[in-house]
Amino acid sequence: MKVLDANIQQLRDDGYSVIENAIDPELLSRGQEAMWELCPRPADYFANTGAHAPLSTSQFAGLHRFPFPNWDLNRLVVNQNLIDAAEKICGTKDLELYQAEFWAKYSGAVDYGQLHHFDYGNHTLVVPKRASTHVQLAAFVLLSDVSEADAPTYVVPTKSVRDTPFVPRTQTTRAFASQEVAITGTAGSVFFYKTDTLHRGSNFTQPGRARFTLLVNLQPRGWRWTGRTAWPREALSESWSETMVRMTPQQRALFGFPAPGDEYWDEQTIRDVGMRYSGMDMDPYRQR
Ligand SMILES: O=C(O)CCC(=O)C(=O)O
Repeated sequence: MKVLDANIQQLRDDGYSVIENAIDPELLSRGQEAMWELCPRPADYFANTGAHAPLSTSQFAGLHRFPFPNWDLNRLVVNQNLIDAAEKICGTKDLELYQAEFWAKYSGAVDYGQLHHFDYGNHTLVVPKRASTHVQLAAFVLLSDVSEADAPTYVVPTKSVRDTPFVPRTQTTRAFASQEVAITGTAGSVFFYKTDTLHRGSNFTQPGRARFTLLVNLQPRGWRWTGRTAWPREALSESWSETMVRMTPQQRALFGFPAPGDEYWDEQTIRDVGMRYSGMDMDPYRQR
C-alpha cells in the first residue's frame, strides 16, 4: 500500500484519506470468501429477509469482534500493507492494534443513519488533543464496492471543524451537512480517519445493496488513557489461539504480546507459552 505524502497531509488537514487498491487481490478475495462464515451473502439475505431478522434489531447487529473464526479474515486485520501505512501515518513502528471488527450492512435491514459524531467517546478517557502527534487511527478496509448508494461513511473535513470544541461528541443539528464528503471506493480500498474527525454512518439509497467492511483501530503505544479492547479478555477463544499461532511475532506484538528480546522471555516462559499456544514457533523468542 503506497501511503503518499499527500495522504498524510490530507489526514492532517482533513482528518481522513482513502487509499485505493490497498489490499493484495489474492488476500482480499480470500477474506471476502471467509466473511460468509459471519454473515449471509446478499442474494441469500434478500431472498428471505425474515430468516435474518436479528440483523434488523439494531444498526450494530451485523458487527462481529476480532478474532473471527477464519484465518483469511483475521490475517487481513494484520496485513502488512495496512500496518506499513499505519506506521507511516502514526509516525512510529511501536503500534497498538486496539480494536478490530467486521461489519455487514444490508439495504432496508434497519436505519443505519447517524448524526455527525466524533469516535473518541469509547477510545479515550479524555478528548483528542489537537496539538499532538498522537493519532488514533481508524481504518475501514472495504470488502465490497461502496458507491454513494451503498451507505458510505460521510466525513466533515477537519478544517471546517477545527475551532469547534469536542463536546458535544454528537452534533444534534446538521450544522456541518453542507461540508460533508461521501467516502466511496472499490473493494480493497482503505479509508483512514482519526478519532477527532467528525463523520456519520448513512443509509443505503437503493434496494438490494449490501456493504461489508473490516474496521481496524491503531494508535502509537503509550498513552494510558486511550484504547478500547483488553485483548486477554478474548484470549480464551479457540480462534484467538489459532490466530496467535499463525501470526508473526511482529503481528502478535500489535496486540501487546511480548516481542522477541523482551525481558519477559526466559526458559520457563518460552516453554509454557509454547505449551499454551501449541504449534507456535518459539524460536524467535529464544533469541536474546
Ligand atoms: O459505518 C460507518 O460508515 C460509520 C459508522 C460510525 O461512524 C460509527 O458507528 O461510529
